[in-house]
Amino acid sequence: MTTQTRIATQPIPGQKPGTSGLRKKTRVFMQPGYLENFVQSIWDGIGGIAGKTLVVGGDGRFFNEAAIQTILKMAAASGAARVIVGQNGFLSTPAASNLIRVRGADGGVILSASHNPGGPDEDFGIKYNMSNGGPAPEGVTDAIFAATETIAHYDIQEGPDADLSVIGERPFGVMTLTVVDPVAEYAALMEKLFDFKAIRDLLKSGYQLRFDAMHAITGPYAVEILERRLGAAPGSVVNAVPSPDFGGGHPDPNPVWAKDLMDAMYAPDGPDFGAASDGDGDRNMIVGKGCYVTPSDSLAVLAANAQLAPGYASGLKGVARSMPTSCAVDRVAEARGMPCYATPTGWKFFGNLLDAGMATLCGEESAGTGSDHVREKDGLWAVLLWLNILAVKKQSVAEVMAEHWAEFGRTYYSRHDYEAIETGVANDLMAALRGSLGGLPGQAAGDLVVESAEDFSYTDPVDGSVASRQGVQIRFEGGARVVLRLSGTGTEGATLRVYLERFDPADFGQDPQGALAPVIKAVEALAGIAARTGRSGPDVIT
Ligand code: G16
Repeated sequence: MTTQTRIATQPIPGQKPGTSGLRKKTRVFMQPGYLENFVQSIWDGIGGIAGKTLVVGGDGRFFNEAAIQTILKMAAASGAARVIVGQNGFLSTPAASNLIRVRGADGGVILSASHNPGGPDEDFGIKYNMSNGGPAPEGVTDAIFAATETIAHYDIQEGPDADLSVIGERPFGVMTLTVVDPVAEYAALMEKLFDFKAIRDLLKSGYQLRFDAMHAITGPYAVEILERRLGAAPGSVVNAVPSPDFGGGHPDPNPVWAKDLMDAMYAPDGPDFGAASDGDGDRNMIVGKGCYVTPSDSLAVLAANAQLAPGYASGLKGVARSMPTSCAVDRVAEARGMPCYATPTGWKFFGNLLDAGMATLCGEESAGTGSDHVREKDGLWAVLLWLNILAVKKQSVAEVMAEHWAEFGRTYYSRHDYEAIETGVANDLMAALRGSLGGLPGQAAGDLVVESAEDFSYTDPVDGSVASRQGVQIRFEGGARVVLRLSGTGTEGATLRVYLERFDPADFGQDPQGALAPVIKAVEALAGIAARTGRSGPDVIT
């Protein structure tokens, strides 16, 4: 027996979605009414959910299932026709995007704080995705935020929780609840895109693979696809069981947080191919034997070789990268005669380009790569495309990189993060830099000279919407570039991201931090990071 109840509430300050939905400390989300206010504001911001079909799932982090139960009760109380949920509430972000698309859903609610740690004292997040499977664009997140500022009540169904452990369809209040296998439809899509036989043959030849699921959601996906369907040796997928606190770790696939994988890959008897993905399965890291591939280089290599996979055999319509991502992919696009777009940070900005058929492949320096197969970045997809390319080219990762740089030159790239800076200090630093931009061209900075300086603004070529103040971009004479912006995904203070790059057409063997030393010196001269923050160096270098 269920009853619908209307609960009076009032606005809770600070429910403004950031780069990717609303991310806060888990305990903030667990405060009475906090999640409920935001979920009701989603319903209100999108014009109601009566009669609609939604996909709901999350990365299994602490509070995942409890939040899903609340969302289901609120969906039922607001008259949703159907909610499709992954078994036990599990769905990777790309799998959720795929389900929205293949099931013709009106949208979806994804619960994750991505690569941020999970647990009662760590992070949680929620975002709304549209019927194309992609993150809501700013117009919609603005409407949701506006609803959080005027909310007066929310509707919820009283009664027992839904059983999410059994696959199948059953009534839940007035709506239909469909519990699905989280992996099946995603794995079927991967089989369509890639040459599984070629990858199987590669793996049969004694090729050694290690995939680190970082105790997060891709474990079950990777075991099914890499081990069961492609025949990688059992145990090739490590840390494969999702845990609510990611085994106490930080599920961020980069050389810092996936150090075990890096150590294994740089050992003399290490595997041939290594990869990792993040909390919700949309990010990836690629590393060959003794050869780490930066996300920006990975995007460039995939753009140059994607046609080797059946799903991309007819070529790419275009490519897109976020503005701070290195220009390595631009050089591929230019050589291959493809359009290349630079968007603000945030996967949501790729949606229109993909929907309009203007871009096929997209990627970001923050370890995200994807294509028009879904509307989210996709960690396992990137791993499979790499494996498909390696299987066809019959080369090691290091050989692929050497060949790539020989053809296109090498764009040395690194990101320096200064985490948990006091918000006022970070805002002052950015304001001072913004204020100085007009006078910078022609000015010396360390050993470099500024060529141009701008606060990046983007006009979407499809709908004409404008996103301004998306990060300071400074180019130097000779082709180096630096971008500074504040992260929109952190939950503590501010994180300053400094993105550094320098193109070298001929010398490919340098240490990236050494190659970038003049750019690092120049940005210090322009922004005064050490003096303003009191930090002697970045907290994380990727
Ligand atoms: C999200 C966005 C990405 C963005 C990343 C980092 O990824 O979808 O587009 O690059 O955050 O954003 P920021 O630099 O603002 O912290 P994810 O994997 O966290 O959902």
